[in-house]
Formats: sequence, structure tokens, C-alpha cells
Amino acid sequence: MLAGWLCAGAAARPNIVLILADDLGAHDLACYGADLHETPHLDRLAREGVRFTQAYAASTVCSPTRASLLTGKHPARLHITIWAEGSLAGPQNRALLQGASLHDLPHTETTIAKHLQSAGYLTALVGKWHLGGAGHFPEVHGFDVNIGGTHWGAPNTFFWPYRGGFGAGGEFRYVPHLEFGQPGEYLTDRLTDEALRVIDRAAADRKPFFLYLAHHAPHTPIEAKPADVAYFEKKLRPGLNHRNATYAAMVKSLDESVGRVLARLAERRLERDTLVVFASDNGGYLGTDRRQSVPVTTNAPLRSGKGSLYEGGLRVPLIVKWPGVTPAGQASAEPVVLTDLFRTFAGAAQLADLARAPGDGLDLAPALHDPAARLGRDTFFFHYPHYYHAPPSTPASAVREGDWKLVEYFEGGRLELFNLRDDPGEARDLARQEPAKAAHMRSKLAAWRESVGASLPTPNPNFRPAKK
Ligand SMILES: [Ca+2]
Repeated sequence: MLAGWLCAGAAARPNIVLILADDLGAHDLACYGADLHETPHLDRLAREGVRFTQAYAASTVCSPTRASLLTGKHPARLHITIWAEGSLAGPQNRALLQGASLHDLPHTETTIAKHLQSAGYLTALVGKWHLGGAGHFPEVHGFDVNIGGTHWGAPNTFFWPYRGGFGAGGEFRYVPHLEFGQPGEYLTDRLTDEALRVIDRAAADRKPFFLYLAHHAPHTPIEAKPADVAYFEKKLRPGLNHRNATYAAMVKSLDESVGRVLARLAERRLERDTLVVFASDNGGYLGTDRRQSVPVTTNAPLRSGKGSLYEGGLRVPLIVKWPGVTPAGQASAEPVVLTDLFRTFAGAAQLADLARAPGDGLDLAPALHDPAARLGRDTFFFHYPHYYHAPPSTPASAVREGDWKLVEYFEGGRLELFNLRDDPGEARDLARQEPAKAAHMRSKLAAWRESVGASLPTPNPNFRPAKK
């Protein structure tokens, strides 16, 4: 079966480049309909590969998606359901205590990097890690090279020297390995420089490589190069969906990074031997940042954003180019989830046993070969037993089955039911109109939670509702 995908001319053991953006929304790229933003390099990647129009992150926030795509397991099965720092947060004065979530990716988990390393790949993480403390850094989880990866989820600043007191608590943060920079240097550019060094090194060694370029952009702090910000400020006009010029400038730098990586692959004559994947770890963030008055981004026409189980929190861009496998310029409407990357990469590297082993994802090869192909999976589960601040949300799980989606809120057990085909913006709750459908999906969701041992929120005995 696997050989069938490869006979079209794909490299026997391709290099794998995964470029992951942080908090980039489903409609933040021009090729996904963004109006203010300009993303010519990513648009070209989409023209040369396959663009998925219903790709899901494994979670609505950072760390769980990252853990899931590296291990091929659902975040609820891993017990990593909130970002690392969030797992340490104490009780709030809320009706529920959040579900337990691990801070560190356990050593018992074997990442795709570890498997690829064992298979002879040079493996490198450049950028954001966010999967645990020093004993759980990328070096421990199968990466030969770690440039910048720490337990932190965001830098203090995007400008060199990338260090200083972070947020209200003033915790001192820094990005290791980037000390020798210069004033004005911008983090997205610098991480790209480091990624190009990885490509050069692998090319010199004639080794296959796995490059996980995990950009911090366009996560907060919303900071960009002044000339780019000025350019997008001039482009702002009434009626645009996207209204944050600084964010648009961050997305521009991200796009330039992709362009530089693709150019370097071509320069080193590695283009035809390299599987390139671009994605984001969760939906766009709808809050405001620091002194800015406009929201960071919008996921319209999808509802809500990061931290929510509505589609705006879960849906992300996903573009894949695999010479010899993916046809050019096609879109796939097949629902997929980033957990699938584990098996997809395993299959690409001809780790056939791994690609077939039990897990929560699928090998996307059939959909990459033929974007019209169906993968035979119609059910997706999401679990976020935590509160979120902007916009506010309460602990919930969700299940999508075909065109239907049910969201179950743990505060009071409220249900919402949507038909995503008729109502992709999740504006019409059909739970009361379709009680049998809602009940069926709720019991399916409960059975799934039980099967993966999902951590659940519990009643907060110290909760004192605010007086009205
Ligand atoms: Ca994120």
C-alpha cells in the first residue's frame, strides 16, 4: 500500500520540514481568505501542494496540540489539556476546579522525532517547545538540536536580545542559543537563520533531516518590524475583516520565513526530496495585547477563537507539499487533525509498523496523493476541561460526527448542537430541536472520555459566587 504512494517519484525517505505557527487563525493567510494580510510565499506553497480546508488542531491551546502531533495521541489520552503554565495554576473562584493536566511530556512517550532519530534522521527543533521543564526539553525527546526551545510558551519580546521581565509577574525570560544577535534583530528572522543552518548542516552531512521550525509568531506579544507595521497601517481601511496592522506585519515575517526555507531547500537541491508541512497550533487569539485597542485577529466566519471549542478555536491552516505525492494547487475538504502528522511522517519515513500501530491519528497519505479521497473517519473529539479568559469560556468537551457537532459544558451539563454544513458559524443551537441526536452524541462523547481516561473538572467546594 505504502509503496503505491511512493512510486510516483517521491524520495524513498524524504526530509521532513514542519513549520508550525503559534496562534495563527484559520483565515489568517491570504490563500485562506485573509484581507489585510499578505502571504505570497504560503500562497505559493498552497499552489504547489494541497491545502486542507477543514484541518483541526488537536486542542484549542498550545501545549496539547504540540504534544499530540509529536506523539500521535489525543491530548486527553496524554493528560496534557492546557498550556504548560496553565497546568500549574491554582484554584480560581469558579464553579469548577480544572481537570488535572501534566506540565511535562512524560519520558514514557516516544515522539516522532525520537523515531526518526533512531531511523538515522538529523532532528532539530528551532523555536517554541513548551512541553515541560529542563528534564523534558527537546534533547530528551529525540531532537539532536534544540535552538530556543524551553518550558516557556512565549518570548518576553520579539526583538533581540529577546529577554526581560514577562507579564504582570515580571518573570525573567530569555531564548537560549540566540545570545549573539544585534539590535533590531527580529525573532522570526533569527529563528529562520537557525533553521537554514540546520538544512545546510544536513545537506553537508548528506543525512535525511526532520526540521521542526516552531515559530513564536504570531503569538503575543504582538510586535513586528516598524517598516512592516507602517506598511499595513497605510493599508487599513473600513470594512476589512482583519484590523491589526502589527499582527499583519508579524504574519508577513512568518510568510517570509517560509519563503526563505523553501528557497534554501531549492538552493541545496533538496526540494524534491522534502515533505513540507505548514500549520498552526490552535485558532486565532481574539483578545487584545498590551496597549493595543484592536483585537489581535479574527477567525470569521468561524465562531470564537483560541481557548474555545467553537470552530474558530480549533480550525487551523494546513498546507502540505510533498513532491511526487501531492498534486499541485488542490484543496482537500476532508476533515483532518494535526494528531495525524505523527503517522503521516512515520509513513513518509517508511516506518511502516509505526504508521500502522494503534493511535489516535491517521496517515494522511491517501488524502495527500488524492485530495478528493476520503479517509473513512467521521468522528473527532475535543476536550478542554479548563477556563479561558478572552473571550471567556468554561470547561467543555466536544464531538464532531459527520456534519454534526455537540459541545458539552461541564458547568451544569449544558449542551449545544450545530450542523456545520448548514451553519459553519455555529450560530443556531439545535440541541432542543434535535434531542435524540444530542443525547446520542453526548453518550458517544462520554464513552470516548472514559476510553481515554480523560481528566475531568470537579466541583469547587470553596466557590463563592460574586454578589450581584
Ligand atoms: Ca498557540
